[in-house]
Amino acid sequence: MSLTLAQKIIQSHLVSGDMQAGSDIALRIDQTLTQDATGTMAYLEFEAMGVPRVKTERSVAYIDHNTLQTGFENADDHRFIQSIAKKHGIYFSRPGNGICHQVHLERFGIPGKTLIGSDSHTPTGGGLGMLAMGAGGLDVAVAMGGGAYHITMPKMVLVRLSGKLSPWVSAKDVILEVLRIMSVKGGVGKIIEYGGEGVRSLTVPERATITNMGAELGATTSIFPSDDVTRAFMEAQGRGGDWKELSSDPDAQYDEIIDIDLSKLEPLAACPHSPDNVKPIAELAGQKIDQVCIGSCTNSSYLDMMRVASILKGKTVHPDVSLAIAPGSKQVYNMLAQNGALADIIAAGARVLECACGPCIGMGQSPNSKGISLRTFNRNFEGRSGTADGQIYLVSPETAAASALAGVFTDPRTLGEETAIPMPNSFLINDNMIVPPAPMEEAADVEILRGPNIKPFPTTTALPEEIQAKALLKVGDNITTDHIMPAGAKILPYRSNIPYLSNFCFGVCDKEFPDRCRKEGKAIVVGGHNYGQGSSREHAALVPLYLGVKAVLAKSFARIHCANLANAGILPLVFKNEADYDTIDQMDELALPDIREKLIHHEPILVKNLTKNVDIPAEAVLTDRQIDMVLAGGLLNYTKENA
Ligand code: MIC
Ligand code: SF4
Repeated sequence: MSLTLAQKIIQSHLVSGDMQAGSDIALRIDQTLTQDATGTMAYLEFEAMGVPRVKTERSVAYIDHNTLQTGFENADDHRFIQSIAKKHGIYFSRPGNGICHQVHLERFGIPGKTLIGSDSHTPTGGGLGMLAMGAGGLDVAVAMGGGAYHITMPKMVLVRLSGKLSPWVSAKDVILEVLRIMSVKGGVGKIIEYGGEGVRSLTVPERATITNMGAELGATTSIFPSDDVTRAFMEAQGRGGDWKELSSDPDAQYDEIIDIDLSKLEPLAACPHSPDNVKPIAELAGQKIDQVCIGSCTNSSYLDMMRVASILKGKTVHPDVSLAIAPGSKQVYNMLAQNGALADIIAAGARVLECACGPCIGMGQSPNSKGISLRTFNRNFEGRSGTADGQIYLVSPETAAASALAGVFTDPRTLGEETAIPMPNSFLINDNMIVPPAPMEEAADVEILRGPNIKPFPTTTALPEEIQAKALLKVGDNITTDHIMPAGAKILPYRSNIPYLSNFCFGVCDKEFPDRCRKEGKAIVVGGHNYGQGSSREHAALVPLYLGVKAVLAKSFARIHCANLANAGILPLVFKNEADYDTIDQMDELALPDIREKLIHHEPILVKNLTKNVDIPAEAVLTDRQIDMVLAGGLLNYTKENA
């Protein structure tokens, strides 16, 4: 049978299940990555499993998110993660070495391997032909312990690229076009494969920009074939030996095909507050801007930075604009320093930041009130920048740099001839910021360094016979994990302190929600479509769990968040008839009688609205394994019960 590339990798890693779209499948995981904002929790979970050494081929712990150290908390977490890594066989990428996805692409990614990461942008590795997926921290902990990773077998989408990008149009514009076509929920339950002759014209970092932002489509992952372009990149990284050719079979079947002619694309922007709210830059041209930020795991490669440097060279950033630039990795930063491009960036007046996520996750550089900020990042959700009324536009590095100089939205095509930036034949390789784990015989002596900010994991209990609680919150479509559990410089240091975090739960939508939960002791949340889109942070499930949320009843869910709810033992339910959403008001009393029995016997579920006296048919979005998990009170309890 002919297979797509993703199906081939799935087949070679299949532990159980059959490859029919919609079935539960379990995959062997070759590599894992964590970052520090989700990592502390993931390693606490890994410790709780009692596995002495990781069983993966390669596991890497990165420090890249919580790098603003305004108190002891982040630094303590870094030391905790470093000591855990040393003890348990995990490579440790020190703060300053770069953003996890960029560094992983450069130094560790291998075509054809499976990778899961406790970060939703792990599909960046798809640019190299990996099957790379974002996951909750607990799923990553399980994979480090040698357990399989469970997903629903996705449908296959082919994005067939033809032609070649015109000057000044970039990979970012390709993925913005895909977002415009598919929307932020168009990729749910799907893997996006890129193919067609247009693929050959895209370098690996450009492909990685595209697969990175496939996360914003809600897709399980995105993937490019591994070809000569991939080989050249791997060789330039001194890792040619890890390369292998990979592609779909010529007659592979896809559930959906989207054709894009690269030569027809123009510079685009995703407008506030959604990555799929896409408009041509030409339509926005001339509007005044306040800030430009260049970097993030989407657009911080050597090529991106060189293009930016060549635009800035010999010019000055507009007096009314603040330009911040964070190169994606120490490799990129160092190369810019050596070839003089960094000097051009500095001379133009950019505020150069360390190689980390920085402003992308609200770690500094929040824009002014109502500030218009152009960012080369991947998410422009409301409030994420740290300024509640900030207006964030997602653009390419070329558009960002051109606009920073002009002080207004600027179509880079107005800049004249583009300077061609060649892909280097060899990158600067110096892995001195990657600390290998202790040898097996010394591991037992490694002491784990725990700061006082680490608080115990919330306890979970088995699902009761019946759930009865008020709908303490009703929200609309596309609620992000940034709404449920906001990030940013002020809150992120408390990622290992669920009780403290709980004060900010749903703060963007309704500041009173945590207090209502405390008063009532339990809650059901009612949501619209694509509930929980965005990040992989399991805190968006653990914090509601701590606040007493027993179930979420929505029109549909985003993949990773839905899995995180089940992992936490919270019941994710969807309306059988979407119109029933309108019959529930916030504060209605809801009941799920005999819910245990109904789940065990796969019987139809009724949500009784006791206030309105109506019955609402619902369905649990759970696989059989997840049903057992929810019955047990979450994945940790389930794993203990099955140990
Ligand atoms: C994000 O971009 O939202 C994050 C911060 O990288 C998250 C992870 C987190 O919340 O720590 C993600 O994308 O998964
Ligand atoms: Fe970091 Fe932003 Fe990428 Fe998330 S999206 S990993 S915060 S750079």
